[in-house]
Amino acid sequence: MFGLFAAAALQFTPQTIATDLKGGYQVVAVDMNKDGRPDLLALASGMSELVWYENPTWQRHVIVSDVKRMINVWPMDVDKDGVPELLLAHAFENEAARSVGIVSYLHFDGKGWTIREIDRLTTSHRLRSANGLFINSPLTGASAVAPEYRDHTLLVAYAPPDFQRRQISVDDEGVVHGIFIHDWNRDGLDDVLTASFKGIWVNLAHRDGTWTPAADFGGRSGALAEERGERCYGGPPAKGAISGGDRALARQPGEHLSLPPQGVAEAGHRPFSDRRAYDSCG
Ligand SMILES: [Ca+2]
Ligand SMILES: [Ca+2]
Repeated sequence: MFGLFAAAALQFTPQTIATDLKGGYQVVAVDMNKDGRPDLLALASGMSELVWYENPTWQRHVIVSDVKRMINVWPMDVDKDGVPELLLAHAFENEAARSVGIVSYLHFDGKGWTIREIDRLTTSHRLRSANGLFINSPLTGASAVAPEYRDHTLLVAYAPPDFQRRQISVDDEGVVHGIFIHDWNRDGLDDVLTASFKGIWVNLAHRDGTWTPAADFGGRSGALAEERGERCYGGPPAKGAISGGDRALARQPGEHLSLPPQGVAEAGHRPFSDRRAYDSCG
């Protein structure tokens, strides 16, 4: 009852922060100026500027101004000075043959931002961080062609300070559209889950910096879900669902490329079937 009352009393007031973004693709809430207030990092693929908006006035700040076809950015405070460093994927195209896939590291030196290219990996697409590493999940393999995009798709990491590319997995196939960081096996390390044409995979992190793909959890997971009769929305068993003990993930039947963070169900929470599918774009 308390929850219902609190929800009824809560009111939201819309505020316009920006009206000039072209091809808006991703927004990340992160404190960019270590004042304790979360700011908004905004990426728009149709613009050559990467910007952030300062809470609470939403003053606009330009980080870099000459990048093309940006697709993802991710903050991580590598040097622990309170201001996040950023990894940026740009020169992106859906077609591997046309996608340069530049990955750049952005650092604020107290006065301005510097940008340094650290990798070129075709269709670099989803950037995140896990265990102090930046994670890059390209959209497809280098030789993938529509509509089936047949090829193995890399999942890689970059460790400071040299940011040399490290391979996590090359087991995924087709388009990889969703990535989610979660400590799947509760060992205190961030694991990397991906959603692709092949299903939903868990890549387990180890303390020595190596990774194990999803084999421990049944490998390709669709069959596993169908065996257990797990359902989303009361429909047929979810394709691309994965279960591990008291937790489960699924993507909605009839849709592909969806990965539901909410679907990481803890025992005793709402029934699995109540959880809504979620496409982790952005
Ligand atoms: Ca702030
Ligand atoms: Ca920093």
